[in-house]
This record gives sequence, structure tokens and C-alpha cells, in this order.
Amino acid sequence: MTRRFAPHELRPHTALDGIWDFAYLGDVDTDQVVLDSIAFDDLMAVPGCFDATPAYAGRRGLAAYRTRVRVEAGRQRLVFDGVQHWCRVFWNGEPIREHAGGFTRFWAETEAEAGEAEITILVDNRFGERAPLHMEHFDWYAYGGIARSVELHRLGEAWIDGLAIATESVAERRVRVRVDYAANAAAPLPLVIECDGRIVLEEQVDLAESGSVERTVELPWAAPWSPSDPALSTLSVRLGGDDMRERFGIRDVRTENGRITVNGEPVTLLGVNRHEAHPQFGHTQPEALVVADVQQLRDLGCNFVRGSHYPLDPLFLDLCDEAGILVWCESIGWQYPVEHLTDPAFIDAQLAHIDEMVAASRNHPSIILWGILNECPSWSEEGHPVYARLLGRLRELDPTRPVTYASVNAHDDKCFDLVDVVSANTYPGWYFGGVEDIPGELDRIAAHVDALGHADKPLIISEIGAGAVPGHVDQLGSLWTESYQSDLLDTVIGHLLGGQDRISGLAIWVLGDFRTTEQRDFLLRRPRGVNDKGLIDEYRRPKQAFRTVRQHFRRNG
Ligand code: ADA
Repeated sequence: MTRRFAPHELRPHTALDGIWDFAYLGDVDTDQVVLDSIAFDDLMAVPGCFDATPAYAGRRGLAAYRTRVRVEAGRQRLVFDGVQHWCRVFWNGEPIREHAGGFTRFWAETEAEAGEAEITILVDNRFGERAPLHMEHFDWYAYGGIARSVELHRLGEAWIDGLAIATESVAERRVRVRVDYAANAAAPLPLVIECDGRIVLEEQVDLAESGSVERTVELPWAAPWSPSDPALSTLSVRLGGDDMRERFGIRDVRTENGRITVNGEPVTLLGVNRHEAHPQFGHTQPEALVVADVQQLRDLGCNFVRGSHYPLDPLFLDLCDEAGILVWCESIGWQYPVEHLTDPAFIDAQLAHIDEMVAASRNHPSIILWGILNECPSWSEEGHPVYARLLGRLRELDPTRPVTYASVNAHDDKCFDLVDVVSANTYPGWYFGGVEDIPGELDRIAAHVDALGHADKPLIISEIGAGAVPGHVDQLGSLWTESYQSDLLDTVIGHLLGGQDRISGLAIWVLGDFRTTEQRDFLLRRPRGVNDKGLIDEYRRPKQAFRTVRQHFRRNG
């Protein structure tokens, strides 16, 4: 998997990205599939989304991927960075893991003999009970496949499962390091922590069969990370013969007096929402695409991006760390119905997904906010305990970052008491009212949130925007023209930056156009089958609004 630093120097590992054997099996019963009888009659790129390729465009069903790899004897760990959206993993024909939910890292383990091993993955992009996090009505196309990278790791007598690096004091350059490990047997082993090439801790630790070791280290040479000066450090942990490295930044995020602060400095968030989607690659993010997207974010003058509506590609986060772009990272969700939200299987799947999101992304200094459940029933009585549980899990896993969710209707929300940052999606001038109603609506949201008793919490407009069919213009500047979208966003930003100081963050909906669901009622509201509220189209060509937003953001950034 392409990262901007090497996560392991000692641990033997092999990238399995490349061209795999492929078979599209269709709408079959997964449990009836006999691996030996699968005719692998095609090839597929890994990472890649099979239903974004011309041969399988739009198909929903089961697909089989197969590759072979030579291994040395011992414990093998297959690391998947994201498979859409349900899979069963086989090692030499034996099932070793099932996983539900796309966009997050998970692994499958087995003990193996030396020699050639055959890895087969059944990947299902159908909707249903097996993948309760993904629903057909979501306003984006749920592409399927091994969408992110795959690696094979060989584990020894003891191994590191994860590192959690949290700033304790920016002034004293002090960080807390937690090493999660597992071992074949309880035993003492040497632990070495090195940062930026300097050894900061060396000791012998008594390991149990699994557990965590926590230590505090000071890094006096390390500069703090901030949006204007995104200084990064690399920390390397060696435990016996295994190692893991993470890149991080010393920084502190808080909410104080209605503002988000980074290292004590209030920030005004100016940015966009971004989907990880492309007509040719689906949810897969080729390096060239990620680099280009970050270039466009920088060109726009953004200091903020909301990863709508699922956990983000690790390379994108690496590049945001380097660019000093602040990130809202959220678990998957889009207008789940109340019944879905209260289903225990769904809640378990969300909790597992949140655990995976935090484990994979927690060390990125660019992430300043965790989010959940975009536009779900936070207006309902049933929603409150679910929001409390999921936000509680986030706080438990990571008490260092504020938590939020994007409310579908701030005027009728029942969960603002549970968050650190209040976030409201609103579409004045598009789904209701005209452009002239925008300032009043934004002010009304702010007044309502304050009246509820949350005046001390930062307030973000987490979505606002208008559709624009690329290249469409008319004399009237009517709906769907590039000029209507541009005028609407000009009004939004003009108001937010024109003297009001209650709302301190904006994520425009959306950076780029993207394909929506196949559901007919939705398609009738989405010309070309595309959500075209992008500042750029799905091939990243700028619309008029891109230039309008850039002028504002650059002037104020
Ligand atoms: C919602 C939703 C977005 C998108 C948007 C729109 O606010 O959160 O994902 O669907 O509406 O374009 O209507």
C-alpha cells in the first residue's frame, strides 16, 4: 500500500497489489459456492472496483478473486485496507475470515507451511443482512471489490498490532505511546522506541499473550504540527524481532469558547466535502488521483476537508498531514432509517467499523474531528441512545479529539447535547427557499443552537451547495447552471466571512461530482445519474464555482 513512510522495516511483508485472477459469479448463494469449481476466466486489478470496469459495470453480485504467493513457514497475516462491502477470505481453500463493511482496514490470519499458498477472496457487493452498513438508497454509488491495497505480513514470536501516539503536552513536546501487541507465549522481550532516528526508550518488557504497553516520551527536537507549519515526526517501535512505524505530529485540538483550537489558536475551517469516487476506478484511489485531489484542495485555498461519508484512504490522509489540511473523518452512514439504527446487528457492525476506523487513522495529525452517521435520525427519540453509544465509543477509543455528526435538520435535532462540535447540513437556495434566504437561514440555525444551550460549542455548516450540470449555462442563471451554483456559494461564503462570528467552519457540498445510487426516484433528481454539486466534475474539471470559492478562500486563508 502506498504510504508516505514505511510502516515496517523489520517485519517481513509483501505487497499483493497487482493483477489477480477474477470470476464474476453473479447473484448466487455464497454458502453454496465451491471454490474448486470456480472458472477464473478473467483478470482484475487489486486494488480496484470490479463494477467500475466496463465488463462488470453496474453488476451486483458475488465475485471471486485469486492470487498465489510463496511464503515461509509461520503465522501469516493478510492485511486488507478496504474491501467493498462483504468478503470471505480463504487460504489454500480454507475459510479464515469474514468481514463486513468497506473502507476500513482488517486482517485475516493463519499458520502456514513453507511453499506456495493460494489466496481466494469472495467479495459481495449486494445489499442485505450480511453488510448492514451499506444501503442501496445512499446518495453515492456503492462500488464493490478489493478497493484498497492488500499486503501479506509474516509474524514471529511476538508482534505489534497497533500504535497509538497522543500528544500530552505541546509545550513540553511530550507524547504518550501505546503499543498493542500479541505473542505466541508470555515472555520478556526488548522494547525499543525510536523517533526521528533517535532512541528514546530501551527496556525489557514482560509480555502477556496479548496486551498493551504504554510509555511517555519527550521529543525536545520535534516542532509542533499546525496547518501553517505541518511538521511531522516518525516513531518506530521494535518489540523483539517485530516492528511498526507511524508518522505523527505534536499538536493539540480542543474546543474552547465556541471555537475549535489547534495548539491554542482558534481556527476557521474553510473547506469542502469529498467523496472517494471516480467513474473509472470506483472507490479505489490511484496515487495520481489522490495527489491531484490534494493539489486541487490546496489550489482552492482549503484548510479543511470532510471525508464524506466513510473512513478515508490512508494515502489521502498522509498527504493531508503533509499539506496541513484539517480533516473530519467519519464512519459510514447516510440517512439510515430509524428501524435500521435500532437493530442490534447494525449497532455491532457500526461499533466494529468505528474501532477499525480509529485504529487505522488515529495517528494522523490532520484528523481533528471524528464523526458518525451522516444525516441519520438524530431527530428521533430512538436515535439518542444510539448516538450516545457510538459517540461514546469514539471518546473511549480516542479522548484527544472532539466528536461530531452532520445533522440533517438542525432545527429539529435531539442529540446536540452529545457532541463537542455542532454540525449542520442545510440547503437553502436549493432544496428550499432562494439564494436571498441563505443569510437568514444560517443565522437562524446559529440562534437555534444557542437557544438550546450550546452557545459554547463550535458550530460548523457541514454541507451546503447546489447542483450544476458541467458546462450548462443559460441567460437566466436558473437551477442546474454553473452560474446559479457559483452565485449561491458566493452568497454563503460572503455571509459566513462577512462579519458573523458564530459559525466557524464550512464544508461546501462537494469537491467533485460523483455517481449516485441506481434507485429510480433518486436518479430522477440527479441529471446524468450524478450528484453534480461538485466544484469540479467527476473528471476533476473545474466549474465556475471553483473559481468563486477559490477567490474567497484564498483571500481569507
Ligand atoms: C445530503 C447528504 C449528501 C448529499 C446531499 C445532496 O445533505 O448528506 O450526501 O446527498 O444531501 O446532494 O442532496
